[in-house]
Amino acid sequence: LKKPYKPIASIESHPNRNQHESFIRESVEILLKDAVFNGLSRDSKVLEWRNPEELLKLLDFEIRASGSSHDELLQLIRETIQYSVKTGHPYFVNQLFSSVDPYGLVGQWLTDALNPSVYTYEVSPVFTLMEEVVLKEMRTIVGFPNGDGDGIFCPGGSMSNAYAISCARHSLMPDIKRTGLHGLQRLVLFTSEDAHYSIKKMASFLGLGSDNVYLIKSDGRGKMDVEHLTSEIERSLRENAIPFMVSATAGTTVFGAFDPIEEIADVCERHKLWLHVDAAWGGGALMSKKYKHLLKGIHRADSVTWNPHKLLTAPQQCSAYLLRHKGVLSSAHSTNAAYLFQKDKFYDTSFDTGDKHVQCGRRADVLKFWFMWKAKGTSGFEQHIDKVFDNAEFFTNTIQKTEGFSIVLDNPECTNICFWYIPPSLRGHETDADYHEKLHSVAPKIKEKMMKEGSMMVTYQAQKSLPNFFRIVFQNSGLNHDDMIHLIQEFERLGYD
Ligand code: ABU
Repeated sequence: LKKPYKPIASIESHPNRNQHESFIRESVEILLKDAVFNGLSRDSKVLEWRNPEELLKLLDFEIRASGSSHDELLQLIRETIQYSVKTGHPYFVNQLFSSVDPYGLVGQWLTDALNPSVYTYEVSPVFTLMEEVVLKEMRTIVGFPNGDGDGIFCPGGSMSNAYAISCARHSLMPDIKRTGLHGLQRLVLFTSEDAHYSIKKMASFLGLGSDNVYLIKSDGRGKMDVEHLTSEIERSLRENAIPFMVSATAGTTVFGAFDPIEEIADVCERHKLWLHVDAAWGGGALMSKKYKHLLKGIHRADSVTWNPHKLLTAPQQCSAYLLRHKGVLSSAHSTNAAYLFQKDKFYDTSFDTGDKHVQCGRRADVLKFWFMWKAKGTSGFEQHIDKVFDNAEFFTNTIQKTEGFSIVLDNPECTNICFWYIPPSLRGHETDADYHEKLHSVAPKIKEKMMKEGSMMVTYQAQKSLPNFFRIVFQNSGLNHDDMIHLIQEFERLGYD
């Protein structure tokens, strides 16, 4: 089709349905070849870097009054793939998500082919039941009695954490739903200084104010200091504020540290505080008999955030908010919209789950995860977790023995490993006055080189008084020890000066 094509919205209503069919088949061929198979091969680049000005010229972003031909659209698909980061590439070890799981991918495509919205049983019968089954299984793995409770798949871990704050507050002060926060005593919640920034962000979003998130010191391993937690709770009481929630972290974003949940649960019990565990990152370790001890005590939580799109490699996004309590989600958020949640429907309307969340329409993020789980079984996830932890341990041990690498925290608990690469010219100069300043500039330079060459992607950050260091993250169980060696050698190559 060379001449501009006049599209009609629906495939079936188009007079020439075959054109749509062949377009979809050709598109899928390109997706499979360029984005999935060639794109993820170790021989290909992780990305083809272009700065914004170049990319604006290279890709035809402009929207016009008339439509494009199928050939033009196919070319746009190719170019979109060409200039996008291949986050499923084995050497994309930059973020807390990576990898393309074949079953997850098909599940994601199936979701999009069916285009459901999970709010009423009449619109999403399969997904409503699927969600109930998967959430119950997740609650069982967390250790809630009989897997009972409630939950919801959310658009990301930040939203799951927002639900936690909302449910904790509602449990204590249900009238806020109606009256708002006006004239009330100040509410305070507690999380560690290494917790994910969404806790502060969502406290602001929900009207609590970020000043009322008291940051608890973490110890030398990045874990919440429970003595400081106790003293900060007491401080809030002296200030005549109302402490209501602690958010512990199971797998901090940078260091991968696991807070001592049992001890924090004791404090929460003593002070009658809602215990939330943000296990967005580390939750996947619950699937492994060998590593679930990292989250010891999680069964005592009131609620848990767990993102299968992170350690378990479900496609973006897949985040579960799990509660041990029934009814809180609905009581906190329902508004009984009469046009959608009619109570006189011909079926059991307790399956119309949509009023318990704050969105209206909601993607069926459960399907890809359920499909992966069906394909692998729980034992498949366990093998996956054991492999990525093994890779992380191998990487850690190897850099500890390799000249030029310096680990930030010994014995990382999760599969994110933080380290400095010290180029030859800086070695032996650790006591120089400008050593920290020079070391601080190393990671951004190496990052620039790796991005421009497209050979790998590893993120870096400064934290507290520490100069910039790399954080490499492993959650792709397609990687092996040879890949670990390759990544280490890449640092040596790029960092050589
Ligand atoms: N919760 C998003 C984490 C982003 C990252 O550091 O990979």
